[in-house]
Amino acid sequence: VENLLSPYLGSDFKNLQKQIVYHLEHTLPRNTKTFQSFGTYLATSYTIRDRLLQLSHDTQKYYNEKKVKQACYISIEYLMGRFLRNAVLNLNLEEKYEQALAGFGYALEDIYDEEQDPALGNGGLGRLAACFLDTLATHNYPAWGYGLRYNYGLFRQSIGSEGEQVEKTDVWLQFPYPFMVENHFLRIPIGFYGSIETYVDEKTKGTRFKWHPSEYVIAQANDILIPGYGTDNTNTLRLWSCRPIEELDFDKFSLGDFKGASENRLNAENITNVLYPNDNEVAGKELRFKQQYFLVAATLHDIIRRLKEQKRTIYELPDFAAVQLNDTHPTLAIPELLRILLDEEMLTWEEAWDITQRTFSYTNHTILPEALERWPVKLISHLLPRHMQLIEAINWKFLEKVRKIDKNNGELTKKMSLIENSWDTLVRMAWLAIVGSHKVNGVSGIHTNILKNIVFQDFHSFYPNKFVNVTNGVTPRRWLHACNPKLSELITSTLKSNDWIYDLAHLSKLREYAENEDFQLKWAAIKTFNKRKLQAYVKKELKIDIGCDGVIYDIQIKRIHEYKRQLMNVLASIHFYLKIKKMSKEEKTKVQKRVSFIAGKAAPGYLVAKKIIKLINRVSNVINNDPEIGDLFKVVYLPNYSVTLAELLIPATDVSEHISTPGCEASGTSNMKFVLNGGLILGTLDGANLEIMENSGEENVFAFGITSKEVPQVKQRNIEQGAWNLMPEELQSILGIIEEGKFGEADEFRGLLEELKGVDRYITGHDFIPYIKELENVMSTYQKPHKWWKMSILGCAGSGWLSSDRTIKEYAEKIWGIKPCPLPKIE
Ligand code: 26V
Repeated sequence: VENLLSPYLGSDFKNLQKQIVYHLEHTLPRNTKTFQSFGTYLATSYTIRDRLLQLSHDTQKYYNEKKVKQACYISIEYLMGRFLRNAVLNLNLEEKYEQALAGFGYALEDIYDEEQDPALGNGGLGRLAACFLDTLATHNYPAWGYGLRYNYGLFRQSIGSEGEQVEKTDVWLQFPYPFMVENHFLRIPIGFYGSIETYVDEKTKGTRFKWHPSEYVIAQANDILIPGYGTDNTNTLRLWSCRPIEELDFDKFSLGDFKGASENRLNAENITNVLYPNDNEVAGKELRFKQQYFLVAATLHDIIRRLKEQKRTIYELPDFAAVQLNDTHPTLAIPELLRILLDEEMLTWEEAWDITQRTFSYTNHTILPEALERWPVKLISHLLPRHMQLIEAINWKFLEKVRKIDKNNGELTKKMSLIENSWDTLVRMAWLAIVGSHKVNGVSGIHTNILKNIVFQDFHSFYPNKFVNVTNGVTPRRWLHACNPKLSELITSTLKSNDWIYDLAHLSKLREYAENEDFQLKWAAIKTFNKRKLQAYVKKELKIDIGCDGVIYDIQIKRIHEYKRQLMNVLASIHFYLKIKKMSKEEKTKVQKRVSFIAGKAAPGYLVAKKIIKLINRVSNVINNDPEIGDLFKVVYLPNYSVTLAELLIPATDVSEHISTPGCEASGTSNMKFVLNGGLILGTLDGANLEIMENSGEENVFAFGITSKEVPQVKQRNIEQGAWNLMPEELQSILGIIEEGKFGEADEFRGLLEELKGVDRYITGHDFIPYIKELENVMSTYQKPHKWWKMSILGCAGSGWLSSDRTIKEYAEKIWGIKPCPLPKIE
């Protein structure tokens, strides 16, 4: 870095100071007299941006010279988290920046806190994309991320006086975001609506089609540069924002129609205005569909433009780029590429289809039926007539082959058709993504098996080599090295090397320290240090006093969803609350103290999830203010869960809960982050929990409940006999207490409880007792520190495999066919 950047950007701390002052005075503009924290943060960030711009320029130049194949990750969400600390650490400039800022009277740590957390995603899927970008850069893979630059990210959550979720717009671009560079030279027209022209090709005498959109908008590139850890390679995340073709209709303006004059601009800006806050449920809105097309049309245009810049032909596209579809949201890329190849590049169908299939691959992230996208044919035909025609052609050709093996008079053909006739005629986006890709992957072992054997069973039989598993992973840079500096230091000093930061398998060497008393003490002391930080945060933000020493911090943080069973968690809290209340003074002295933390947002339209939040807050209010309970037990709901909050919570956790109904959680990724930070897992036999058990040892995970294979029987029994009749008495009486109005009006939670008493789709009643027993096991184990810390250390030692570096290596080898391309070191 040093040589590459000199003479402009020396990284001596005096140089850094000059650069910061330069930006303060020329970019902001401010001066050294009007320094404040926010300005300092901006100026500091601009100095980082300068470096990254230069590095990214060199990176692209090198990739282009080498003509290496690259991965293009298309995702409608990226949950990046704050940028500055990550960049400073990756560039190995922390000490220098600390020194530079100290000279101005600022602590770097406080400056980090000035940054907004760009929340351009909902949850697991978006955060996974962000971990992948970090790994791709760190391991020198030629790769691009493509996404949308929403004006407003995921809503900010607060809790109202009744305990309810309150949503506020996330205005994250009020001030410039210094890490995002508007690329003014890259503006791409994107069409919508219109008609299809049919004509005869003079040369081949074949029929050709041409789409004439009736409306256009402009896709404008905004680049976020992604530094790798300890490397010069710097990749790009390109986020598109939507601009109007014409800013202002001057004729309308002149006639005094001021509203009408801006209509065009507002309509266009709408497309990338807001991130849809749903996760795991389809909203079916036209604007959402427009977002999806806008993303893929701009992205493919850009990829093909870059291919041609290398003077290569369209036939080389599959050797130039491997395009990964992050869930079905970017599936329109398939008909869009086909359209370009057929209508603009004039290829034959066979050529075009071959290139398309070789270019794309698709990752599935959920099997919940309500999250599988299906779009009305009517909507697609209106918005994208040519694409609808192509989807029909793909389907026709595909079903021709299916019919040949369909022995059951059309049953299979109907099931596999990309177009479904139910309440409406709908395009099944997952089917389209499978047919148009050469590889389809699930995100954990169990999830991929469910895809192969249940959800996409027919497709798996039809394409036996298409389905592969790539278990998720997380970046150890953000999720250990940056968020838990003390643990990072301990690991580095113990292993006498920091190689683990980019090769996490080295953590296995910690195994030999698992029972070492001295090491255990150091390990535990770091946990306490991190817990104190959280304790202070809870005091400051929520005015709640919680203990720390000898208190278990038990955490469940994730989107609020019925299948994730936060409801079961809060019902168990009521159970323990009632239990403590019945205890004698003597018995109370033996209680293991615990704080149960819950955080997570509910989709604004998901009323059941919002009710769960309300119940948690009501329960928390009663328990925390009951003098008979005191500091024995607390329930804390932390509002506005975010990547930044996760960075505080995860290092401070003793035990985290991953208690989804088996078969429902595709993978889960926070489970991996906790293990990495020495937290233990209380979980069901679901998603990546299973693989964590395999790698860290079953005996180091608090697992309970049945396997996913057993779930259908339990559900069936619920339906036949009624869940209430099968529910343990213990839980029945808890429901009774809620109904009596102990936690608010009696009617308030009726709907929630009716579901539990009726069908209980997520088998809470069935799992309640095993869950509570396992929680008790957690608490009694905590009273045996030697055993607890041994489990904690072994968990971490076995987590090498959970790195997104391992995940990306698998994608690169099994799916993309790309190789690392490190920039040469300049001597
Ligand atoms: C689906 C939908 C449906 C349409 C509306 C918006 C929307 C947004 C996202 C999704 C995809 C599923 C949501 C998701 O984040 N899945 C999670 O992916 C993680 C990464 O693979 C995985 O660890 C979680 O288990 C899975 O729930």
